[in-house]
Order: sequence, then C-alpha cells, then structure tokens
Amino acid sequence: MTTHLTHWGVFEADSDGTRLTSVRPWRGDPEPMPLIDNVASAQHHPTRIDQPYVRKGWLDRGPGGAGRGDEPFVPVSWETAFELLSEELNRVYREFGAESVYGGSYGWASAGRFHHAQGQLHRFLNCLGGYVRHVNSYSYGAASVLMPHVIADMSVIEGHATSKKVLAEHSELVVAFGGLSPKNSAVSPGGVSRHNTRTWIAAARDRGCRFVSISPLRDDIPAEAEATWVAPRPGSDAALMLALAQVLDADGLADNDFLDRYTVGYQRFARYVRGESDGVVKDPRWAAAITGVPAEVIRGLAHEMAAARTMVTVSWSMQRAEHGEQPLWLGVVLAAMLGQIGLPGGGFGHGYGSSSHVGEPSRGVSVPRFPQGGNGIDRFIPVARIADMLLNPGASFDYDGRRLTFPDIKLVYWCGGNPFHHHQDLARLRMAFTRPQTVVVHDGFWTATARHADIVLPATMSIERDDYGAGQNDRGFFPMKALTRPHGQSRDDYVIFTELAERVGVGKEFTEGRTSHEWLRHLYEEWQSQVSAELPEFDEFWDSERIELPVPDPDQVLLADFRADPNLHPLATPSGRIEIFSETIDGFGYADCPGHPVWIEPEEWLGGLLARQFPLQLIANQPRTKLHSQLDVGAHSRSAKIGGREPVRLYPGDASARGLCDGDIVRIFNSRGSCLAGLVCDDAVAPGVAQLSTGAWYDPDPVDPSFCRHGNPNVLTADRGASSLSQGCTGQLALVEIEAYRSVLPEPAIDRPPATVDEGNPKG
Ligand SMILES: Nc1nc2c(c(=O)[nH]1)N[C@H]1C(S)=C(S)[C@@H](COP(=O)(O)OP(=O)(O)OC[C@H]3O[C@@H](n4cnc5c(=O)[nH]c(N)nc54)[C@H](O)[C@@H]3O)O[C@H]1N2
Ligand SMILES: Nc1nc2c(c(=O)[nH]1)N[C@H]1C(S)=C(S)[C@@H](COP(=O)(O)OP(=O)(O)OC[C@H]3O[C@@H](n4cnc5c(=O)[nH]c(N)nc54)[C@H](O)[C@@H]3O)O[C@H]1N2
Ligand SMILES: [Mo]
Repeated sequence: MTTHLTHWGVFEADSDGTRLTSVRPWRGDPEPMPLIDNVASAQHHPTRIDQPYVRKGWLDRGPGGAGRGDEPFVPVSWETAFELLSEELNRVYREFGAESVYGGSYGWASAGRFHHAQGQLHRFLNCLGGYVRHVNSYSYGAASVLMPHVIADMSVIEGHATSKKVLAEHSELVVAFGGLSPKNSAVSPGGVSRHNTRTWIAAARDRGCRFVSISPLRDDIPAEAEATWVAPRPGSDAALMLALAQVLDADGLADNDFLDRYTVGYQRFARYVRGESDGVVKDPRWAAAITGVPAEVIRGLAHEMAAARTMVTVSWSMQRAEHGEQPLWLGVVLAAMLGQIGLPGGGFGHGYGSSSHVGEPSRGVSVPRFPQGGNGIDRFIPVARIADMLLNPGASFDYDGRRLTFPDIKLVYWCGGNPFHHHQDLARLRMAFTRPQTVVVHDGFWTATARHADIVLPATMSIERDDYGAGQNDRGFFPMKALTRPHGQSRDDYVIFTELAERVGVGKEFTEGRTSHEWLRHLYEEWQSQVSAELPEFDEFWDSERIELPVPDPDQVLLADFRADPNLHPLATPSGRIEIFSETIDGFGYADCPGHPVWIEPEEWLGGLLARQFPLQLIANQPRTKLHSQLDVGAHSRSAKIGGREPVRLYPGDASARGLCDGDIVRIFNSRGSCLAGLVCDDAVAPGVAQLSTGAWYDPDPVDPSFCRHGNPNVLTADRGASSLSQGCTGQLALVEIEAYRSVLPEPAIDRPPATVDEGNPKG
C-alpha cells in the first residue's frame, strides 16, 4: 500500500505491479473526491498510447501540415522515433531558429514536481537555444494582466488570500460572484491533500454567516451554505455590481475614509456611476433591465453588504469572458467602497471556490523543482492567442499597452496539455494546426491533440514513475513512489528528453549526468539545505507517507499590512494605492478596457441581438467528474455520460419548449459549430441557460470537423480575447440553440485509438 498525489486529491492504492487493484481516499482527507476513481480505470484503456507513432503522410512526404488530423499513424520503434525527431529538431533550429519553435505547451500535466511535463520540455528546448513561450493562463488570463494595474499581482491575490479559517471565523456575509463551487475546489494545481470547502462553509454558516451566490447555477455553492441564489443574465454581472456601487454611493454607505486613504480615482468612477460622465445613472432600475435581477433585490443586497463584515469574492470564471476585466475590477471597487480590505473576514477575494488552494494560508517554503534553465530568446504570446499566432505569422496585436507581432512557427512541441480540449473554436484551431511543418506531442493518451500531431510519443502516467510533490499552498509534501510499471512501451518525459538531448548534442546540459532518481535526491537535498536543517534526510522522507511543511500564519488576511500602514507597505501599483481609476490603462486608449471599470455589452449574451438567433447562453464551465480532459475515459467520468455523450443541463421549461426530454441526445449549435450531448433537465439551471462542461474529448466528424460527436463545448465557443488589454481566454460563455438530434446517431470514435497502418516497422 502506498499513497499517491494527484491534482484532485491523495489516494491509497494496492497494486499487482501492472495495475492498481484497489484505490481508497487518503485517510487524512476530510472531503475526498470521487475523481480518484478515474485513475486506475483509465490506466490500461484502449486509448492509452502503447508505443511511438508517426503520421503516415509526414513519414511518406516529409514535414508539412496536409492531412494532419485525418491520416492514419504508423507505429514505429523508439529508435526510429528518436532518429526522425532529432533530425527534425536539428533541421528546424538550423534553418529557422528558436523563434520558429512554439514550446509554450500550456496544460496541467500531472501532479509530481520533477516529472512536470512543461518543465521537462522547457528545459530541453532551452538547451537547444530556446522557444516561443506563452504568458498567463487560460484560468485567469484577464486577471493576471489587470490586477497588477489595480491592486496586486495574482501571486499575492491567489497565494495570500484571506484564509478560509479567517472567513469561517469572521465573515458575516459572503457575496460570491460565480459561486463557491464544491466541484471546482476538488482540484488544486500540484495536488490537494485535504479538501475543506464544505467544512469551512458549514463552520461559517453555523456561526451565522450568510451566503449569497450570484450565478446561473444554483449548485455553484454547496448546500451547507444555505445560500440565497441570485441569477443575473450570464455576462451581465458588471451591471449588477455598478448598481450595487451606485446604491452605496447614493445612500451614503461608501466608506469615504477608506477611499481617501487607500485608493485613487474614486471620484472619476463615481461620476460615471452617477451618470455625470455619460448621462446614464447606473442605478438598480438600470441594472435590473440588463441583468434581470429585480431592483429591490440589488438595493437590499447593497444595504446588507454595508451593514455586515462582507467578503466580496469573484470566481475566475467571471473574467474568462468578453470584457472579463470589468466584473473583476468592480469586485475590488465594491470591496474598497465597503472599506473592509485588510480586515479579517471582509474585503476582496478572487477564486475562493475556483481552486482548493485559494484561501489556504501561504506555506513558509516552496518545494523542490526541476530547473528549466534560461530561454535564449524573448518571444511570447498571451496563451489563448495560439490559433491567431499559427494563422497570422507577422501580424501585430495589442497586449497590455504594447504592440506585439506573431512569430512564424514551423514546429509545435506539446507536452502535458491538450489544446484540442482547452482552446476555443476548435474548427479554427484545427485549421491553425495545419500550418506548422511539424507537430510533436507527448501524452499518455490518444487525446485529440495527439491525434493532430505528426510524432506522438507515449508518456508515463504519474502512477508509473517515482516523483514527489505538494500542491500550491498545501502543507503535505508527498513522496510518490511508482505504483505500477509503465503501460506498454511508454517512457517518462525525462527519459525521452534525455535520449533526444544526447542525439542533438546537449545530453550533458540536459541531464547534468543524473538519472531521474538521482535528480529527486539531488533537488531534495539542495532544497533541504536551503530551507531547514530540521527536515528529514531524503531516505527518511522517501520512506515516509509525507512531511508537513510549516505554515507561518494560518490567520492570513489579504493586504492586512497595507491597511495597517499604506506608506510603509504600499501596493505595487503605480500610485501605491488601489487604482479605481488607472492612468496607465487609460493611457493605453483601449475602447474595450477604459481607465475605470464600466459596463460594456458583450457580443454574446441573452440581452443582445444575437440571442434572437441563438437564444440559450451556454455555460462551458469546469467538469465535475474530471480535471479538464484528463482521464475522460475513466470510470467516474464515464458514469456521468448519457449514451456516450457529455451531459448538458437545461432548465425544464426550456427543454419542454423544444420538445426535449431528459436523456435525449441533443444537438447544440451556433454559427461556429455543433456537438451532441445527453440532456439533463434540472431546475438548478437558470432559464435561458445551458450548461455543458468542458472535458469531453473532441471527436470531430470526419467530414465536418466543426461537429463534435462527443460533446466538447469548445466547438461552440468564440476564439476572441477578453480585451486588447489582456487577450485572455473567453471560453466560459457562448450563445447557442439546442434541438433534438434526428439523424442516425454516429458512433463516438474517441474511445478507440486512431487508425494505424503497420508498415512492417518493428514494434520494439
Ligand atoms: N470553453 C472553455 N474552455 C476552457 C475553459 C473554460 O472554462 N471554458 N477553461 C480553461 C482552463 S481554466 C484551463 S486551465 C484549460 C485546461 O486545459 P489543459 O490543461 O490543456 O487540459 P488537461 O486535460 O489537463 O491537459 C493535460 C494533458 O496532459 C496529459 N498529461 C498528464 N500527465 C502527463 C505527463 O506526465 N506527461 C505528458 N507528456 N502528458 C501528461 C494529460 O493526459 C492531458 O492530455 O482549459 C481551458 N479551456
Ligand atoms: N472538478 C474540477 N475542478 C476544477 C477544474 C476541473 O477541470 N474540474 N479545473 C480547475 C481550473 S484549471 C480552474 S482555472 C478552476 C476554474 O474555476 P472557475 O473559473 O471559477 O470555474 P468554472 O466551473 O469554469 O466556473 C464557475 C461557475 O461560474 C459560473 N458563471 C459562469 N459565467 C458566469 C457569469 O457570467 N456570471 C456569474 N455570476 N456566474 C457565472 C458558472 O455557473 C460556473 O459554474 O477550476 C479548477 N477546478
Ligand atoms: Mo485553469
């Protein structure tokens, strides 16, 4: 029996050396998650990649994108794969240089910090001279650009958030825009040892704290919260927040002392709220027409907020949308108007309920990591501009006050991510993916991305290798001993890169002469000597269940020091204060993100013109039964599917108006694409809303790749940046229509490997 860390929890498992024979949640986890059941059931699924493969057309005709995603694969030996890939890397670096290689390779990969796939790839490409990288994330692309201008870097907002313990003990009212979803806080980057969302919410509630969940889904907050549910039209929260601000201002409830001492630009914003700058008073009646939330509810909520110790929290999803900067900025402004930033249980939060680590007090120390080395070039894209980059080399675009140019990418190398899961408008991405000369993917599974590659190398799962890890802000640092031998011929990314590095002449730089186990020991010992002599020796750690890392301040309160003395502890913003009006952003002159937060009507929302044609707002949120697309073939993920398709939830009245019944296979469509899904009628979904989570492996129809047979919502979402400021992902919302699917149901092809042709290459 050994324990194992995943992004979605720690489990204990027995193994016969080839497979896990039993899996149980770790005893230390108070709220274990059923997602752990996906691991063992997926390990030897037919969609595991069993050996190296090369796309037939690439093998026959050489580099070039024609046929990518359509042509069969040829199984090849590791020897052949290494030979082909090392020659191709040499060619591309020689002919086009590092600026032609996209190694951004966004994705969550696996828990375990040495074998973290991106880190491995980045170090390898750095040894070759570098690569075009990405900045920011799909998670909070808008926030990571906006927040440093307004209040603080995301590492502060995220890592030093007021702790859940403090919320449980001090908050009187939690107003949660985007909810506090128990499904989301199942997960944390790098792993989570003790899930506690229900626990802290129940403790707060028992003490009398009230919760208001502002979300299109009633179950975006655990039942323990006994929350009041407010469901504005999706995408309209900025208007709701402006009206809350208007009531605070008009009714004399704003904390002017706080605004004077700790913020800049309030008067500029207030003129807008009062209608002095544009003739429109942003009062509750104005907002009611936009949001659908009655004016008295908005007015009442503003008064409640002013009367209590109030935490205003905004989910990450709120900024993963058109003009996603606005509700986030307004969350900060509301909290500033209430004057409670820096006080226990009050103030502002971003991402409570988005990931388990937000609200875990900061750990005193980091954990060992595999060093990535230095990138020889400085070219990047905001991460969600991948298709734009591949389609428009040389074109220029706006980003955070700069004008940048897309590089001309010849080779794409992806490890530990699944762009055909995570990106928007997949038919467009598929087109973009035909542009590079060569696409290389390492993955454990035949994901849609692997199916759109030329050279596919099988990577081990985390249960098949030795590693260690701790989630962000997680106290538990776990050794992760291999539980089974690798599936088929799969190899660790490190082993693959070691061999490649030797062939391209950078073996020594990449490995520094160490095997992966030698690295684990070396990095641990280096870390131990820097951190504390009291930590156990490596061998003792390796044979333990875990070690507990110190947490200096369990009662952490975001920006308490700034509140205590804003001159001694100024913010890192240009003014050192919270910027309700930002001269910097104003100076960029972006119509889609002006100098203070505003309401800007999105293109795709229920109040707009396009809703006449596509009258349902699709919520493409995170899946309850898995992490993103990972282990979608696993038992827990499959248990939620309907007829092999991803479930879509619809308000019962919206279903019956379309003649649809629970369990029907339906077609969801808009002008970009369509997909099948299995219908669930549920009054936890607001009228006018359809919820289809991400994660179903993209299963394109062979004739029409904009039609996914399995239920990936990203055939429907738009590939547009949140604004010129951030260029963040906007995948959360799209307008769609739903109808019964009347044709013969196509068999999903995604749970089988792709077509292969054996050209007599040896399998060994
Ligand atoms: N419409 C819409 N789209 C969204 C979102 C949304 O809200 N709506 N959310 C976005 C967000 S926030 C995110 S973070 C992204 C997530 O997008 P991704 O992080 O790309 O999704 P994952 O499914 O986690 O992809 C990880 C891949 O790494 C592989 N892998 C795991 N371990 C290893 C390993 O050790 N080695 C190698 N080589 N591979 C490994 C897994 O098999 C999997 O295929 O999706 C985004 N997409
Ligand atoms: N189980 C599970 N947990 C996960 C993940 C996963 O894949 N599976 N992914 C992890 C990752 S990478 C990330 S970045 C986080 C993401 O964390 P979030 O972005 O917070 O999560 P989502 O599920 O995308 O969205 C949360 C809720 O926001 C609500 N919402 C959407 N649009 C609006 C709107 O316009 N207004 C309001 N008021 N509410 C809205 C939706 O009802 C949705 O359920 O989750 C993490 N946690
Ligand atoms: Mo994310």
